[in-house]
Amino acid sequence: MFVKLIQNYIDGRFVSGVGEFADLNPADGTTIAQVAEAGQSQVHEAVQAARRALSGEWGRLGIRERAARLHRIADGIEKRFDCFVQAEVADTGKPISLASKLDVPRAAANFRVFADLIQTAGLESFQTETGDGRSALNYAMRKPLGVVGVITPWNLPLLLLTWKVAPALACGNTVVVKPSEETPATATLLAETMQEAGIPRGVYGVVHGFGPGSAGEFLTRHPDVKAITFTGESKTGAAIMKAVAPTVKPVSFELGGKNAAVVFADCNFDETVKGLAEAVFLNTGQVCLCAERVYVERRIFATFVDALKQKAESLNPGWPTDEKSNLGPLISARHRQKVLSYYRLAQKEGATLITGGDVQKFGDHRDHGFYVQPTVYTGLAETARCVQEEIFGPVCHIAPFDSEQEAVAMANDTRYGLAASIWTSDLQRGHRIAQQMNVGITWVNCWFLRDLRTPFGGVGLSGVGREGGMHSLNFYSELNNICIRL
Ligand code: NAD
Ligand code: 6OD
Repeated sequence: MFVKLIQNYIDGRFVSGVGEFADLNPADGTTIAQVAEAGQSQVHEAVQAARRALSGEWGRLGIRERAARLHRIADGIEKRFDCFVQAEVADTGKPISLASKLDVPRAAANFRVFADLIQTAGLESFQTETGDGRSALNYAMRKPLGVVGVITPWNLPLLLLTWKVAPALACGNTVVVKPSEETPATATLLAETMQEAGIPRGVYGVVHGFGPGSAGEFLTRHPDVKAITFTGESKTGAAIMKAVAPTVKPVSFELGGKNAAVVFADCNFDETVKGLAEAVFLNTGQVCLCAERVYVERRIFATFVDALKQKAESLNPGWPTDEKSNLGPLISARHRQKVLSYYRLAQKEGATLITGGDVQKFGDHRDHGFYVQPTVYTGLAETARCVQEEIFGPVCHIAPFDSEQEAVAMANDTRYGLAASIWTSDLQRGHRIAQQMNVGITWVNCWFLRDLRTPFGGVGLSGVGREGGMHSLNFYSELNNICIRL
């Protein structure tokens, strides 16, 4: 049987690698493609092509023309919308409704937002007077960093890749991307879109492979890669930080989370349950922003637990291509092992199982896929590993609280600090609690509602730096301050 080969994209050409690995469909475990693994010399070639592109046509383009090309990439994504959706659904197992509403539209939006922003982004200038009668004008100039290495995870593959590629290109850089080995398809598909949009060779390169001893590590260690932008696990972030140290590169890290949701008795109950069912189970809980710790004011605790149980049990786990399915499999057998090990650990740590806790069975080919049941626990101590460690599955622990002070203390009792959500009808309380959250993003009465111009990132184990809007433009630029004696 012919299985298609997902290729690397180096210097404007689609090329095979030094080896191949299988790309599996998480819904039934079948092989959907082979992936060309880039060797060290190919990563080097991709970086050298990206370097050359900096001084070619791309480097000479003005901001307006660069922005126009970014809009053309967005047009290309929209033109091939169905191809991108199908590729993302096959690679990730996410429901087609989610890929169509979130992943692919956001990929196009990422290019449009940064195309517009780079054209209007201002820079600082200061008129300076020294005490000795001299005066000067200071102004900052934005320059590209050079070749940027982009390393991304499997949960929102195209969304997260374009979230980094779009601002990097808007600032005039060139990029070499290393998508997750679990979800290689859309990065290569994007290369086709880049060609059609007239992006010169070398500006966007794709190298497939793994992390340590493979394309990921080759990219991070390459001396001509001037910055690394990474989204993934906190411990991978730590390994990358070590790898880039000898070549002293700036890094931007969006890492793991163990996010809290705080629910007050005065919340709009139905809206909150609906919002939290999304915050816990969307993308099978495989969103870094998902809530795995839910704190509920004691007065409504029992009713809330019951309502979230009903929501979990009314989800429709199914074939990803079925429009009615709203819960897909986990990404891989290995990840399912990890999630199931936490399900078992929760029992050992003394949890009360409210619903789920096991593999999801169907009695058809999906039993060869990587499905688990959506799961809700109560009764764990705040120190339990299941309450402290990121699981990254469709699971949450719900605990009661009696006062605002206690809720804030519990929510902040973590080494992570990515996102939090507060659910209350008291707006003053919403502000008050939100301002005490030790995280990078706090939502009040909503979750994952994004304005792409806002700062995005985490504290503690959740990341280093901020991307989004001007924060992205500043990360992907070198600023040169020019001081003119007047
Ligand atoms: P991962 O860290 O295992 O892998 C991410 C990428 O890094 C992959 O492309 C992988 O091949 C590469 N990689 C792994 N080791 C490497 C190394 N030593 N050097 C260079 N590259 C290396 O993460 P994952 O399992 O793909 O994704 C899930 C994790 O990502 C979760 O922890 C989740 O919270 C996190 N995440 C965070 C955000 C955020 O915005 N904060 C967003 C999405 C996912
Ligand atoms: O919406 C975004 O820009 C973003 N970075 C989302 C991250 C989701 C994590 O899984």
